[in-house]
Amino acid sequence: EPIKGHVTFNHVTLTYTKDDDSALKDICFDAPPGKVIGLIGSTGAGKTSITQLITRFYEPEIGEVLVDNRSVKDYNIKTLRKHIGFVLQEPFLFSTTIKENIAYGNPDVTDHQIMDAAKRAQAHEFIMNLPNGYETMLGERGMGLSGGQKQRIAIARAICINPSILVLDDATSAVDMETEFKIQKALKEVMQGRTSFIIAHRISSLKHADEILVLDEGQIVERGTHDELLNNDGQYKRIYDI
Ligand code: M5T
Ligand code: MG
Repeated sequence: EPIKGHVTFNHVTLTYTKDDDSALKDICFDAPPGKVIGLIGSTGAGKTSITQLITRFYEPEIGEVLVDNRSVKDYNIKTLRKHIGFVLQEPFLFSTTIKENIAYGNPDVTDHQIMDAAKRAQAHEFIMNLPNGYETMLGERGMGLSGGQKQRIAIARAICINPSILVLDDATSAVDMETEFKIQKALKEVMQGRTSFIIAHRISSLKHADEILVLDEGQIVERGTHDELLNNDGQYKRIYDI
């Protein structure tokens, strides 16, 4: 049964360990299918934690997380995770071929689909310039590729999975401007028609989000579009003005 990617948080509180303060406190939002949600806030604010609840890596102490109006608890966890693609700051790559790295987690994918995904991820060109192309063996954790190249391999992998929900956790950090431009272009492509969560430190990658949630110490302290938030004269505007 296909998943549309409608994500809802109803009064979600998450506590990792009993003695600690809650990492998330009373989080409420609604992300209709295909919408782009931006998450911003200082380190430890709870951005990654929100995305980990969607995949059910953790379960909330209070409240519920819904996908397509159904509690994530009621899904077969493998089915649920098949519909969620992650592109992380430190992409996990394996010491196998580039082709296998793109196909990872998706054994049925064809060579044609792999190449198509790499093209859309702006990765095809650099792969073809390697002596062994798609058959190039990578070292441990992707050794032999630059950070930006690794990220584009991870984006190609997410495209192959064809997820309804996409999580980009700081996907364009620590790369030069030209590479960032290429990655942004690739991400725009992969976000089409998918409910996307963009976690960013730089506001530039969030400008076009349908809704931006500003987090601070586990709470949503502000929400709105880029323009709305700039008019607010709150935390978002202060980050923007830096
Ligand atoms: C929020 C704690 C973390 C912090 C709070 C993922 C994770 C987080 N935490 C745990 O105890 N265990 C975990 O597995 O929860 O952390 P976050 O959600 O990772 O914050 P962030 O993504 O906004 O921060 P950053 O640094 O990635 O910008 O108290 O210790
Ligand atoms: Mg994080």
